Amino acid sequence: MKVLLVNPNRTGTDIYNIPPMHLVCIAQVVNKCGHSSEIFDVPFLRAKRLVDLLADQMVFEESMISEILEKDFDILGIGGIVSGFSFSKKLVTRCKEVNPEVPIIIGGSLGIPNVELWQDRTGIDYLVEADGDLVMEKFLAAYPDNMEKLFDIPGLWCRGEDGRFIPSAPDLPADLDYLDFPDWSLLDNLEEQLDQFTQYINNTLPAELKLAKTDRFLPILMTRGCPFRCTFCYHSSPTFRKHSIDYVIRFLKHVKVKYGITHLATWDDLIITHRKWFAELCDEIAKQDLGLTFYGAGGKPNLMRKDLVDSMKRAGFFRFSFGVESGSQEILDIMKKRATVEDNLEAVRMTARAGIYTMLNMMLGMPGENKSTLKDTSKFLVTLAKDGVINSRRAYFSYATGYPGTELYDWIVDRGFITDSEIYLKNQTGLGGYPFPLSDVTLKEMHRFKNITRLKMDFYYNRAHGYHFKAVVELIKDTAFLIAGELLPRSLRQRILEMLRERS
Ligand code: B12
Repeated sequence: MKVLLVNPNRTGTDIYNIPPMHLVCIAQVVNKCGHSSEIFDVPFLRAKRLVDLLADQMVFEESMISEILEKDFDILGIGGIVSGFSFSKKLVTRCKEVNPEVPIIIGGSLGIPNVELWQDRTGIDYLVEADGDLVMEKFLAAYPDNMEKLFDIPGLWCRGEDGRFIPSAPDLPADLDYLDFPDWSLLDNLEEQLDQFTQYINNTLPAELKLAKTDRFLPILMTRGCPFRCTFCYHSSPTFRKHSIDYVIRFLKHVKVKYGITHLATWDDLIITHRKWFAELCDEIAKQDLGLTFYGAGGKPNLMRKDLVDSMKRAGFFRFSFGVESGSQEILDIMKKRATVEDNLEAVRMTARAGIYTMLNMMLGMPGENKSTLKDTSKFLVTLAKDGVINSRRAYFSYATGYPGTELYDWIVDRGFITDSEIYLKNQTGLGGYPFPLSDVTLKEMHRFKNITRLKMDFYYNRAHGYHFKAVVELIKDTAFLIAGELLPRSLRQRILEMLRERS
């Protein structure tokens, strides 16, 4: 049998792409079971065909769907992020029209959190919860000869006689070493994928840390899942699980030799969950002197300790980001972050002072946000700027958004804001909208807060580093820009920006 695996187009205008690790994992299981697989990566093609896309996004999506449906396949698998729903729905609807016999199976955070939409508005056949690697192997053993056995596969949600999906609790092996090393050679465009990924990473780094053309970056998972339940977050894997240290070391050696990899991005939900294991792993990486460096994401600051930070630095972590979210204890509690403002401050200082480029993800506009909680957030960031550890480039602000599968999403639904979840999803790009008044603060006020806080951060950061003159000049320049931005009409602002761009 041939299994076609599609990474769907995401809503929004961002055009970056990340090598589709989720589909590589599934493709290699398919091949291991003696079948054949093909990965069709729409975000990759979108990033590549930027020019066409600017011309017309709808036309691009239509052409992708036609290309996909022209292929020969016996099973269609789709997996990705929740913002891929809209494209995926169009694809599965067309696929069922053309070839109703082909079973369609959906995995990742695109699947289970949207179960009702899939169930009531599409003809898809199966949903997969958690480790798709395990489910796919069992699925291929039973399909199509022993269809009744499909109902017994942990993590495979099948439709019952009434057409409703029947939940099936997944197997969650605590030891992840059951997984084979991801076989990246299954991507026939691997070189271009690696280039796109390096570009994406470079966009998030300051000039002094930017990667060279010869550097080769890959994403890696050393763990899966997260034990915390923050109200805005969803995890495909509901428990924290990890690989053995020996497995990770062997894998690092393998990617270095096989693909010439020089850097890895740790994409784990919360890699520092098990501190002792992670510190030992970092020490072993340092001991092996592999010459690799690491770009880490998604840390929970209050889990950090000085010895762990030192181990990470020795292992080669050059960048690490934290989900700080807010400088207000009230908001941290509402989010169920299980963290204190003081611990967060300390962890960020410690990590930045160890020489690791530290990024903070901040989220504005959670339910409960008001002028006073925003003031606390400003104080938090300005304190770090005064310490000389964080400037405005290192704080990434986003606005609270409820994604299906989260407590925040249910909160929004309960308030009656979402009348049609499909339309809601279509409009969630993850890029800065704030469609509902989740808090007392308006989007405009938050935007202004963000700009003023950035300005203050840079002023104090420059001063902390002894650049008194620069601090004042930049403050005057940035304030003038801000005021001009507020006073001038949008079209004129745009024109001035274009002129400045042309000149430079
Ligand atoms: C890389 C990544 C991205 C990439 C894209 C990833 C993609 N797949 O398309 C980029 C950088 C673009 C991205 C963007 C965003 N992301 Co993101 N991202 C991740 C991250 C860090 C890793 C994903 C990954 O590769 N995991 C590794 C693979 C192996 O695991 P997996 O995807 O779960 O796949 C397994 C199973 O789910 C299943 N499976 C998956 N697909 C399929 C398909 C089939 C057929 C089968 C059988 C099984 C199967 O089997 C796989 C192997 O076991 C996750 C966090 C995480 N650690 O998972 C967040 C995560 C997926 N992102 C998230 C969010 C919120 C976002 C943003 C919306 C953030 C924002 N506000 O801007 C944006 C979206 C922007 C947009 N325009 O759409 C959420 C998802 C929320 C949700 N309900 O979908 C996550 C879970 C983080 C979190 N905890 O909140 N993200």
